[in-house]
Amino acid sequence: MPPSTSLTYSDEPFSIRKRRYFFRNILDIDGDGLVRWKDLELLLLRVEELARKDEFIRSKMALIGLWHNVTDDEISETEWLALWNETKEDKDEDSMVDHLFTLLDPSGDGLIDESEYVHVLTFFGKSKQEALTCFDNIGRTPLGEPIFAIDSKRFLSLWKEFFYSDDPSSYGSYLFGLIDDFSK
Ligand SMILES: [Ca+2]
Ligand SMILES: [Ca+2]
Repeated sequence: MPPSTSLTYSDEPFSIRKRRYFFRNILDIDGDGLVRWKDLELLLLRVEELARKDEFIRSKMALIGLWHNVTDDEISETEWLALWNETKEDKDEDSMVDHLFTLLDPSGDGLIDESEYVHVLTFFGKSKQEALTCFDNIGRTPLGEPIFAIDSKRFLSLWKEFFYSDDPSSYGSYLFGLIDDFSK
């Protein structure tokens, strides 16, 4: 059997595996193994193309503040995983998720629709097809009925499922792409 780095992860709880995935595929945009403010700026630049200006700047400033609460410098993957053990679910997290939602909803109608979602996910190197598959899963009520767009309340519950649930079949697992694609 060939050695595989994925074996290292298979024994981990699914929630921790997703946190690693998020670090590698979403946060560390330039792929140097560390998350710096520079990485997040790259994302903001991308979203800025579409965003409504006032709300975008407000959310950007709030995220800069939250970033400096966490670190003055950079975050390694190990530090990132440890961070989750320290903070658990708290107000800072809810507030950050709220600002992220604003950034992902450039039209400002309070809903993330399929095209807004696909636009952002493809920025992280995901194919349009993968993004559409994921939206097909996250674009649902908790009971599984399809919805055409996601409001901030639903987004927060998908976020919590992504970071805290160990159930691979939960809709939130699809929030940032297909987790099996753990290549990066
Ligand atoms: Ca980086
Ligand atoms: Ca929208």
